[in-house]
Amino acid sequence: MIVMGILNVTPDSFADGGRHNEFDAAVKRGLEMIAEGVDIIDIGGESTKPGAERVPETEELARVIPVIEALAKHGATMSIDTMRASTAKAAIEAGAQLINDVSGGLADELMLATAAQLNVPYIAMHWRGHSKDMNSRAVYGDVVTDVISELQERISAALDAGISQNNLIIDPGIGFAKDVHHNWEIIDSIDQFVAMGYPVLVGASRKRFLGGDNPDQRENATIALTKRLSGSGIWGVRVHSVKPHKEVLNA
Ligand code: PMM
Repeated sequence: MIVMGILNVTPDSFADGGRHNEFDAAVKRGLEMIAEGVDIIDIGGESTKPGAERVPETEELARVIPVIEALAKHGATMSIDTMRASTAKAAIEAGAQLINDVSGGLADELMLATAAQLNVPYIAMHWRGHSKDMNSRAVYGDVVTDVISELQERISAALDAGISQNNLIIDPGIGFAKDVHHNWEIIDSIDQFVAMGYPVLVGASRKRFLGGDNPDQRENATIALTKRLSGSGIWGVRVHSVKPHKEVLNA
């Protein structure tokens, strides 16, 4: 199972608290993750925490592109965490190898065609709308059935746009338009997502449903969850701290 390390180059990311918003700090953290054995570094310049406002494209690019260029020189494998086709394209050209789109192609009508044209792995996450008001969208009949069918629609759209089957990775979108119980139901039924036939990525790291008053208090639960998911057949986990996850997976 792969470990994707989160590198949020944002001043307002809920778990990093702006600690890595400076270029130097971001590159340093990226190099640390490489030393810790990270498989993919996921670089994002726009926070998607509940309630977050959008970041303009120029600002997003200014945050992520220099960091991608710097880490590419050190041989890093990187994904670009963006909802914008233009940012995805610039990031791939700067040295990133995968696109991680939390909107699954819904936020930017050019995204799927761009990913198809770039011919790189594309992570399609389950998403119901922008962070500003996503909590009001946490309404499901059966959350597992509904998320699977909405993901299925995104898979069809991606294939229709020309993304190759081999380049598609899916993600149930833990914490995105989902309440505590929805998140746990998805985790309890993760085998149903694996059965969809695509690699599955799970991003639960330090998210609110794990309890605790702040993100740092959710670290142990995150590591325990990685261990629990390790036998499930998922492709990877997206996490803040690389080393303990590598250790627990090798234990
Ligand atoms: N979560 C966040 C951002 N990007 N990408 C994927 N594929 N899956 C996720 O669950 C996901 C993501 C929000 O968390 P962060 O602010 O800690 O990065």
